[in-house]
Amino acid sequence: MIAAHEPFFRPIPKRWIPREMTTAPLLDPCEPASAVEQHYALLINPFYPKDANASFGKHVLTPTLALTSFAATTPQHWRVEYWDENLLDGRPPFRPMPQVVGITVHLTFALRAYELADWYRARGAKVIFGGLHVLSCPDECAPHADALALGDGVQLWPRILRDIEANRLQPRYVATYENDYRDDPSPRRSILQRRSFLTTTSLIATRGCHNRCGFCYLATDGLRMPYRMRHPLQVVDEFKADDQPYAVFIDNNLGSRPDYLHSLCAALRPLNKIWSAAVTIDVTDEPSLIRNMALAGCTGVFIGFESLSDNNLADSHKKTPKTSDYARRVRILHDYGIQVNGSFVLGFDHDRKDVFTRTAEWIEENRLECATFHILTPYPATPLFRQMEEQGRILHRDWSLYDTGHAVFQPKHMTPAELEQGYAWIYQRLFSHASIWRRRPEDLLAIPLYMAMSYLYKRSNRFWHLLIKHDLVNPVWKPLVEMTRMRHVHYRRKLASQQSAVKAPSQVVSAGV
Ligand code: B12
Ligand code: SF4
Repeated sequence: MIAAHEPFFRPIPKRWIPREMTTAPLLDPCEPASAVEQHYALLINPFYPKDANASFGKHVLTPTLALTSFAATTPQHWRVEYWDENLLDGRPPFRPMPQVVGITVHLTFALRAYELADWYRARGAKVIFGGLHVLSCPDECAPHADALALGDGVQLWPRILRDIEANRLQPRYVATYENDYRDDPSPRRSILQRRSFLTTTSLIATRGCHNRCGFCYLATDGLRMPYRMRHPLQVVDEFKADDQPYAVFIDNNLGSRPDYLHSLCAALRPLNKIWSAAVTIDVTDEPSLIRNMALAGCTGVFIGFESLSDNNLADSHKKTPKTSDYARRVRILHDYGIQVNGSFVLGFDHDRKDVFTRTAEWIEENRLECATFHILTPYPATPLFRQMEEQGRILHRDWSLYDTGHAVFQPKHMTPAELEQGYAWIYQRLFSHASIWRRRPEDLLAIPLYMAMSYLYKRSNRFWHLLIKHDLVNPVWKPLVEMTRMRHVHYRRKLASQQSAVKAPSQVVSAGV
C-alpha cells in the first residue's frame, strides 16, 4: 500500500531532456526567397515539445495520418513531399520554394505552425492550414494562412489545389465527415520515412465513437463525425501493401460496433501479422470478440479508463461499465494474451490528492503492462471548456501548455501545482524498475520480451533522440516486434485448437497517445 501523501513528500526532480526534444529548429529570418517550383506541395507536421515524464518512444511509434490521408488525393502532375519536424532532421526544406505548403495544426503546436506559415508566406508560398485546431479556433488561425481547410482534407485538398491553379483560392473550405468512408483512397504512406517509426502502418478503419465524452475532441462544436467504417478488405489491403509485421490502428474506438470488429478480425486473421488498437472497456462485454481479436493478431489495446471514480465518469457522460468491474474485464483481455495500455485522466472534480496513489496501486495490482496519464485538459470549443470558463476556472489560454502535461485550469480539491506534481510522480512510479517488474506477465516465457520492450519504451529517454536523429528507430525496434509476431502466430495456432484461453504470449507496445 502506497501512502496517499507520498507524491507530495518532496519536490519531484525534473527529468533531463535533450534540447532537440523541447525546441523547434530555427527559421532564419534573413534567408532570402528562393525560386518557387510550380506544382510542388510540401506537407508539414510541425514540431511540438516533448514531455520528459512520458516515453519519447511514443512519438515515433506510428505516424499521424493527418497529412498522408489527403496526400493520396493530390493530382498526378503535383510533386508531394512530407516533412515531420519531430523526426529531428532540422527545419523543413525551402530550396526550391514549394508553391503550396500544407500544415496540420493542433492546439499544442499552433504557435509553431504560425511561425512556419509566416516564414513560407513571406517567401512566396501559399500556405494551407487544416486539422483540429483550425476547426476549433478558425479566427485565430486565419491571419497566418492563405486558406483554411475546415473538416475532411480528403475532400478539400484536390479542390484547393484546383483553385490555386486557377488563381481563385478562397479563404475557407468546409467539408463534413458524413460521406461514405469506403470512397476514400488509401493514405499515401510512400512519402513517409520507413526507418523513422516502429511501424509506418498506422491504419484507420473507422471514424467517430459511440460515446461523446465532454472532455473529448469529438465533442468539439461544429465537428459532426458519425461512426463510419471502411470495408474490412480495404484495411487488409493497406496492411499488406505497407509490408510491416505490426500495425497500429489509430481509430478513436475500434470497438464501437462489435459486429464490425468481428468482421474486421475475420479479414485480418489470415495475414499472420500483429496489431494494436484503441477500444473502450465495454468491448469485453462479449468475450468471444476478444478471442477473435486475439486470433486476428491483436497483441495490445489502448483503453481510456479515464478514472477509477464512477462519479467522474458520470460527470463526463461516458457510457461505461462500473469501475468495480474493470479488473475482471482486464483479466479477460489478459487471458487472451492482449496487453493493456490504460489511459487515465487526472484532475477531475471528484479527484482528491489520493487519486495518484490509488490509481498507481490499481494499475500494479491488475498488472497493466503500460499506462498513459493525462492531466484533464479543457480543449477549446468543447463542453468541458465552456463549463470551466463559466466557472471562472480556466487559468490561461497558452495553448502550448494544453498538452495534457500541464494544469491549465483550477482543480477542485488540489492546487494546479499539486496536480502537476502528482502527474510527474505517477509516471515516475510506473516507469520505475520495481513497478515494471511487478507488472510482468504470468507466463515466464513472455517475461524476456516484456522486459526488453518495457526498458526500451519506458526507460530509454536518454537515447531516443539519438535513435530518432540517426534513423535507427525501426532497425532497433524491429527484431523485438518480429519475435513478438512469431510467438503470437504460434500462440494463435494453439488458441484456435482449444475452446478456452491458453497462456498469454508476449508483448509489443500498444497504441496510444
Ligand atoms: C496518431 C496520434 C498521435 C501520434 C502522432 C502525433 C503527431 N502530431 O505527429 C502521437 C502518438 C505521437 C501523439 C501524441 C500526442 N497526441 Co495525439 N493523436 C493521434 C491520433 C490517435 C490520430 C491522429 C490521426 O492520424 N488522425 C486521423 C487523421 C486522418 O485525422 P485528422 O488529423 O483530423 O486529419 C484530417 C483533418 O483534420 C484534415 N487535416 C488535418 N491536417 C490538415 C492539413 C491540411 C493542409 C488539410 C488540407 C487538411 C488537414 O484532413 C484529415 C483527413 O480528413 C489522434 C486521435 C484521432 N483518432 O484522430 C490523437 C490526438 C490528435 N492526439 C491528441 C493529444 C492530446 C496528443 C498528445 C498531446 C498527448 C500526450 N499528452 O502525449 C501528444 C502530443 C502530440 C501533439 N502535441 O500533438 C489529441 C488532440 C486533442 C486536441 N484537441 O488537440 C487527439 C485528438 C486524441 C484525443 N482523443 O484527445 N498523437
Ligand atoms: S470514449 Fe474515448 S474516443 Fe469516445 S468520446 Fe469518449 S474519450 Fe472520445
